[in-house]
Amino acid sequence: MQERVLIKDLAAHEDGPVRVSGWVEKVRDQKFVQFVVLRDETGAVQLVNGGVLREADPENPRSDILLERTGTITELTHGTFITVTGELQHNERVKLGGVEIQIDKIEVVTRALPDNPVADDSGIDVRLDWRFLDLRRPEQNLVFRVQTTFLHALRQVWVERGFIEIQTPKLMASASESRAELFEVEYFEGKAFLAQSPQFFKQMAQAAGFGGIFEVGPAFRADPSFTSRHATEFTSIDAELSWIDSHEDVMELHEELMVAGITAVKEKHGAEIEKLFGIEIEVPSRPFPRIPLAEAKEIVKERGYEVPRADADMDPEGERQIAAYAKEKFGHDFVFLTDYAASIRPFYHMLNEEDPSLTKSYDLIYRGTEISTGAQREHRVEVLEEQAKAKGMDPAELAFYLDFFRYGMPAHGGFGMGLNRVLMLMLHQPSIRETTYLFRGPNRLLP
Ligand code: AMO
Repeated sequence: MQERVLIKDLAAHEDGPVRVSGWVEKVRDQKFVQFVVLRDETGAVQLVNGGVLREADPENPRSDILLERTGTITELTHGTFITVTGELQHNERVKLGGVEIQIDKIEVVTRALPDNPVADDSGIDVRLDWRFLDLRRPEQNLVFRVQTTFLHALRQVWVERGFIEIQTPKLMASASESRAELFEVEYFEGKAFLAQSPQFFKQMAQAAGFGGIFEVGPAFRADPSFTSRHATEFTSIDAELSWIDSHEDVMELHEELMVAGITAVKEKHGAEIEKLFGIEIEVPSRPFPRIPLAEAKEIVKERGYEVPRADADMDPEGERQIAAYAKEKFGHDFVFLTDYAASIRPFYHMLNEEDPSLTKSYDLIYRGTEISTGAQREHRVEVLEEQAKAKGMDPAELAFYLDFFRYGMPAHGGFGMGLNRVLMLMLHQPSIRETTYLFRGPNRLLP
């Protein structure tokens, strides 16, 4: 059998016999001619049946073939998967890619039910119920090609820098962030917790002498909120590296990764993103602006918005305001908020030597939403233990983690970043539901 040609390659293919496979997007069944728009994972093409025959014609030796082909096309339902062989013809007048295929043979692989559960104006919940159909839309397909390119570019940076990729367990004996938002699962006679972050295990890699490491994997949060940026399961991009002087080194790595990732997306998909989403991907310049949190709150206040609690993290409106400021003042989509108060950071963040009420940490804001948290970690076990106690934690429960530090540990730091949020913001999407392959939330476990 002839080799299958991907639709994106048809334009460069010479006229003549071709075979294509995909699903039916549209059928126009006219009296004397039938058109089928066929889509595959790379694009769409128009198929034409010029030999329409509605009734048997004894004069025509090909009557049976033409009759059957016409009937097959008439019965095609939206979404049916077909394989077609025919004659490729370049034709400038065809709007869809400047080519069309005159159908010779059409084979129905699997027929789709005639009803279409997802309409063009279906809401996000219906679309998620039928996510496999929703994902057939070119915009959705593009999101995941962008994701592939973005992650590949990040991996390239890590690999060039000699980082090791790790996979840490998602079943844990204790909480990895805070006790809140923790999923508990039955585990034989006892119980286990789903990892909220690879935090402890990526730090373990520092004790193991791995130097730089990274992980792209699932993270779980029993977060009951229904916002556009929270999921109960999301993909976390994590990195951790040894021998840093401060969180500044982590921020530099972070910037390098973002620039590499966004550059690759722009180069590979920029034109398509512009066409399908109507936006231009902006590659950020380095360095990204850095603003200490306390100063950021003052700036936001001057703009007329007061973050509700003085001792708290930025709230979403505060994040939007400081992002608007960074855009106006520096023309930048990103802003690092630094020097978070120790009172609102986890016990493992290193305190600022000059002002121990502050941590050597940061959040990265992208187009008004937090995408990441990073920090230098406390690597001196006595200090770490004290900090854990000060947060009301039981060192006995953290014994396995504290042991990582008792046999030698370099200075180190790292960050965790939500992949789905990054994609949502990069592609100007209203929710991470659009940029998560299968979204998980408080009331969504299917499909
Ligand atoms: P943090 O808890 O801030 O830090 O999480 C890091 C990033 O993960 C993403 N994220 C989420 N995405 C979707 N739904 C959620 N419920 C959700 N929760 C978090 C966000 C967030 O910025 N261990 C530290 C990181 C570190 O210091 O290395 C941590 O987990 O984009």
